[in-house]
Amino acid sequence: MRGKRLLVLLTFNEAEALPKIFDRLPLSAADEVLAVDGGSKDGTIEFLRSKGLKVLNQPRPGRGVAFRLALESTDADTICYYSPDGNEDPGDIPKIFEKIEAEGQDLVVASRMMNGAYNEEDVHWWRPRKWVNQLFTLAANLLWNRGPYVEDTINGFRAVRADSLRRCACDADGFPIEYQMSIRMMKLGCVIGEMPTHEYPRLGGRSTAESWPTGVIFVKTLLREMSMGHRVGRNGTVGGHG
Ligand SMILES: Nc1nc2c(ncn2[C@@H]2O[C@H](COP(=O)(O)OP(=O)(O)O)[C@@H](O)[C@H]2O)c(=O)[nH]1
Ligand SMILES: [Mg+2]
Repeated sequence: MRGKRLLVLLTFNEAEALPKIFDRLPLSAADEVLAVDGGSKDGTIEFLRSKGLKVLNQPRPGRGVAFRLALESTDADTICYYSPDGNEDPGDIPKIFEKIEAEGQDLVVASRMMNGAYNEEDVHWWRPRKWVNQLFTLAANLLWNRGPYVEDTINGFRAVRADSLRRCACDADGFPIEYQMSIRMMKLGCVIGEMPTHEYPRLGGRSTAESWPTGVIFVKTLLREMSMGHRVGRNGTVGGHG
């Protein structure tokens, strides 16, 4: 018997992209579907409610805040985090649930970097965003990973066991939440898997992850995790490989 599945849709002013992808979301692949919204003012919340979805309003913006709110509000066994802006292939939602349940990892990332995957920049020879992502990923693997190399530690499209995520005690508020989660899973000796995914262009609206500010908070996140060594929090659990 499989456990309870929660699908979380993460939105912040997605009124343009969301209606273009909504009908392609395989909502029935999950037992519970929740939208977590970062404070949209463009009709996103109204659209989601008109489709019968439960929407949780964040107390303040930030993807990290959204990840935690979903985790705190559910009793599901596995959670899939999905961003309905067009970047992520909705067809992979059932696949990622099936994989984590069948193979028993703590975390499965829909990877834009591994063999068989496709990254938005792969059509160009100049791939700054991909290369910077790969550098952060290299650092995490070198410092903490004792399992097989994880190729994409940053992508937001991922399925996770709720219990394992609670043990990570992630406290990043913004875009580095997934990177911090991957690092802390590594620190705890959790099993991380990946499946190849195809990254598509946004279907409208704008990304709020501007390169420079986002890069700076990623560096700060990395340095802070380094300063904690194998701990997952200042007073937190010591990882299995200390
Ligand atoms: N719930 C929630 N979602 C957010 C927040 N900020 C961004 N998102 C969503 O996260 C997804 C990715 O954000 P985006 O700006 O496209 O970043 P990018 O994909 O890295 O360029 C989109 O679906 C956004 O609507 C937030 O503060 N709260
Ligand atoms: Mg996006």
